[in-house]
Amino acid sequence: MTTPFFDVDPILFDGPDSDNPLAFRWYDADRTVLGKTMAEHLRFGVCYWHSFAWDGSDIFGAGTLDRPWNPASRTGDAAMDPMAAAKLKMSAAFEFIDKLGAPFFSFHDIDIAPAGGSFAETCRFFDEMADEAAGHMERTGIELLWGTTNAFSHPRFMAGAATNPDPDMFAYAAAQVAHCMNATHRLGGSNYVLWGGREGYETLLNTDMKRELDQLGRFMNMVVEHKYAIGFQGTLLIEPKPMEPTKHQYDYDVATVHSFLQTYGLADEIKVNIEVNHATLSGHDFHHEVATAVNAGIFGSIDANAGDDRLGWDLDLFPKSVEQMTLGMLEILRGGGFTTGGLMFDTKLRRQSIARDDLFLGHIGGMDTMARSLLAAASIIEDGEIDRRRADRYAGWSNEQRILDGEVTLQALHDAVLGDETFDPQPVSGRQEAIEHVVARHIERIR
Ligand code: XLS
Ligand code: NI
Ligand code: NI
Repeated sequence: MTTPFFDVDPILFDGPDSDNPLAFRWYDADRTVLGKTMAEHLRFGVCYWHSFAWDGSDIFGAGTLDRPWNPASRTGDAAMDPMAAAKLKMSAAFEFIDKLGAPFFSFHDIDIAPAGGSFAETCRFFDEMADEAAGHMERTGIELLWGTTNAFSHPRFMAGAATNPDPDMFAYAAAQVAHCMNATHRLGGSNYVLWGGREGYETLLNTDMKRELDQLGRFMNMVVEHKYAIGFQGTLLIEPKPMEPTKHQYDYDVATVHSFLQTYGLADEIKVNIEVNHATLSGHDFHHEVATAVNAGIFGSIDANAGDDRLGWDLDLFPKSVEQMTLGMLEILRGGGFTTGGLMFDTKLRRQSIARDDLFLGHIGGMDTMARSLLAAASIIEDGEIDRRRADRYAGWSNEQRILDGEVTLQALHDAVLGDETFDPQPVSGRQEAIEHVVARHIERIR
């Protein structure tokens, strides 16, 4: 065993009245809600990249965080052997996730192992670290929610990975994805995520959009073929994002991804990983994106974070708004909840949060927000008033199903309306404010 990195005891549930910042007030893993435990509903995961690989740097300044394994951070040790650093980072990561009590983690290939001098050497480092992860998983019981490939940070991918004008870059990305999928399979991952980091464009003047989308379509079909070739049982997920890093990203939002999947014959094979902050960047509410995915049959998993109303980029804040997340959890529950997916904290500390326990405080707050939102959403469903009101709005259709079944023409409706002089349908109130009050009451009253 290595020396602990965090001077924090395991985080326990202490109830809503607790003042202990290092305890859960709402997340009570074994509490039963709508027939499942909170842990089974929420399936929390901790991300490796922001929490352990990121050093706190931003575009204006250097790494501020206390990450001794990262040479670019405030406490970084440049002399440390890169594999020794990767192992130290991994032991700190598993210590953190274990003490937090989150059942899952997720990683990009480049988060867990250093780059080698060639692709072959990078793969050797990565495989050794994947084995190291297997040991930690065995020891702690923590599971892999998803693996993913970083095919966006290296300069070779500046013009895209699958959508790159150069087929050699496509091949490089394919090799990286195949290798990382194999490791995800070996580690029993529940999902494999593809976020199209640089799959987009800056200007159409140098971009053949149709060709690039065809390349992406072929790439995703290769990913599906590989899944079956290796026998991976998890779900493949695309993570929509409208912009950043490119001006226009091809996986703009859930509806755009659904149309892409249909165009390339992938709608039964790939689902979506919806990130809250990406939803808001695309001009949608988070719950809109969940409902769109549920309707299309492609709901998979969630990156649980939040943006800021006045800043138009992907801030990856820890979620704090119980109202926003209640509306999201309501759509998740209506859709039947998670199967292989879960709530991944694709969240990062603020650059000034440099105390070691800040990482706990961020995650505890996020988990409590989501747990409280689950309770409020479950309370709304159990009470039934909102669903009843919604059903009532459409009650008139129960006698008019033949219209939707295609038995009535446009001309027939015209003739029927023309022929009935008393026909004068009256509008009724949508009752939005009343329903919003119902939501507020549920949030106020849950315990
Ligand atoms: C970036 C994405 C990224 C994915 C994984 O905005 O959210 O973190 O979740 O590559
Ligand atoms: Ni993001
Ligand atoms: Ni994400």
